[in-house]
Amino acid sequence: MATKTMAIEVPDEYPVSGGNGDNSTYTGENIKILEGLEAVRLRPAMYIGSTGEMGLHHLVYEVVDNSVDEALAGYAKRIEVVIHVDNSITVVDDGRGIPVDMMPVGNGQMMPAVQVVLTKLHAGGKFDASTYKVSGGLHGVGVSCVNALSQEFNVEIWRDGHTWEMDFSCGLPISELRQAGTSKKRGTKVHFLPDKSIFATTEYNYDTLAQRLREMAFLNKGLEITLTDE
Ligand code: 0RA
Repeated sequence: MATKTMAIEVPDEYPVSGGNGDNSTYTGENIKILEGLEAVRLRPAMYIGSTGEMGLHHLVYEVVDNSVDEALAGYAKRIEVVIHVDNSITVVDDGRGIPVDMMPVGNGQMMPAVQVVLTKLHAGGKFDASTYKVSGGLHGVGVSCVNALSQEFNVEIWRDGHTWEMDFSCGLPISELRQAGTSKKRGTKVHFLPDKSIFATTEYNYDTLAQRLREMAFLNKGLEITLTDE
């Protein structure tokens, strides 16, 4: 019988903020997060429908859904979407900003809430559907799937007078959450570059995005969504 060996793209160590750098601080939470990201990268279509043009555009709708939820909660008024020349995407909203406070993830370990939101599949607990309104239609699979399927994913948060930044690759943190100066703004910016090793095409179509974003704006009166193609 032929045997197939598969490379599983999970690092030996999952970097945990506040961890001691060795392997002794894995928690149930860390392992669940790693398994979740791995599942998404192994079977992307199960989470976003396809790895073709549809799935590629679905990534944008997932991120925008999070900002629309923030509008439904009564905070965000504007969402800006930009298609960059390298076919990376930026989504900016003027909501409360993803929380940056440290939260316990078991075994006495702490992780910034934003890291949990962006890496945990179906983020549960205080971020689940019971406390967070859905923007209409099927509930999205979440921004953690977009993160898992992006070769670059950067978040910038403006909250409580500060700017915060954190970087990911294939869903894994490649930086700590860092304070990057002061800001009077409020909101969240997500920038991502879809993983070229996963998608059949990584070229965004302005009209496809425009049509869907127009529908989202129509369904949410009082919300302004702009789309810019660089
Ligand atoms: C979890 C809790 C809160 C806000 C958000 C998530 C949030 C997520 C996204 C994603 C894109 N834009 C977003 N804006 C907010 C509530 C925070 C609070 O209670 O202040």
